[in-house]
Amino acid sequence: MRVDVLGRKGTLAQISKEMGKVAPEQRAAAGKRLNAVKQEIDAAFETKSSQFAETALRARLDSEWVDLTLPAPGPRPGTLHPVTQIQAEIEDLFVSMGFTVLDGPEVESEYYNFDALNIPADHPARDMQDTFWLSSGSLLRTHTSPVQVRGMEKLGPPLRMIAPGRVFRNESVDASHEHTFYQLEGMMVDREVSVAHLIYFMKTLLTAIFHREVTVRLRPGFFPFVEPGFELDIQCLICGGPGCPGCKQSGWVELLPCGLVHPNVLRMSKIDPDRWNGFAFGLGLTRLVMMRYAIDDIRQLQGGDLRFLRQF
Ligand code: FA5
Repeated sequence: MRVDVLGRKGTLAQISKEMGKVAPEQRAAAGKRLNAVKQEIDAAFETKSSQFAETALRARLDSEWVDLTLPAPGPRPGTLHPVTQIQAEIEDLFVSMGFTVLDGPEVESEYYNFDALNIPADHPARDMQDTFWLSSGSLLRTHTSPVQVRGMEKLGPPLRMIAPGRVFRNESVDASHEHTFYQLEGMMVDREVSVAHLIYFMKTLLTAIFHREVTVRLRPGFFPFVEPGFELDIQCLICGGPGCPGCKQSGWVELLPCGLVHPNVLRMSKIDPDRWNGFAFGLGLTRLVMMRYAIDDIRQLQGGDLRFLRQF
């Protein structure tokens, strides 16, 4: 509009050119009038343009407003890993029942991982837990059971202990098997401990974790360090029974192998099996976490994907 009206070829310029045709006695008045009109239009343009500029500035100030006096947002708080959370819950439960929480090394000696648990070098049971040997002759522990032995040596009878921790196996990884996973060992040595005591503690544990009745089954299970030995399985809480990758399509999940401590194991740790006996269990902590949160692939738990981890 500005160009059309005020430009060099605009309307006002056109009128200016015609001034010559105006009668000389009227020319001064016409010229004055033209200038006044020009100034008025100029001023109107000026006013409008500063109004536009002001509106634009106001819109920007409104949308880009920052309160510099507010505190900075700071780092986003993290959460505890689900395995850590459940481990802490189980520790609290067992501590309330008089158990001590023990820790043991992840790099173990052959003696603690196998021999002291009644698994001599030539015993076929060693093949059930294929492991990673170090060139020093030590190994990455295949289960938390070596802490039973360390616990018996350290505490002596009577004793109640649990030992949560990371274990390693030379496994082919799938939805329910990892090469690195968590177990939680438990042991009680006292006078006249029976399978009834064992079942009582296992039921207390499962009720506390799942906050509801879960269907369990007890079958005979062989571990050289217990006699009798059991596998305590729970019905798969991901599929509810019909079968899924999380339970290898069986409807059941192996969770809690357990049994009464073998007299040889007590004897090797200088405890007299004629005076003392006990029970032990080796809870699959990673599997338990899968069941509690219905996680259908074990690899999620160590995958480090923050979208997964932020849900806990
Ligand atoms: C043992 O490791 C024995 N030490 C348990 C035990 C302790 C028995 C005390 C008797 C007395 P097993 O190899 O079955 O047993 O492993 C125990 C649990 O660890 C299993 O029930 C399962 O829940 C979990 N587990 C085993 N292998 C894997 C794996 N590759 N990935 C994830 N969890 C596993």
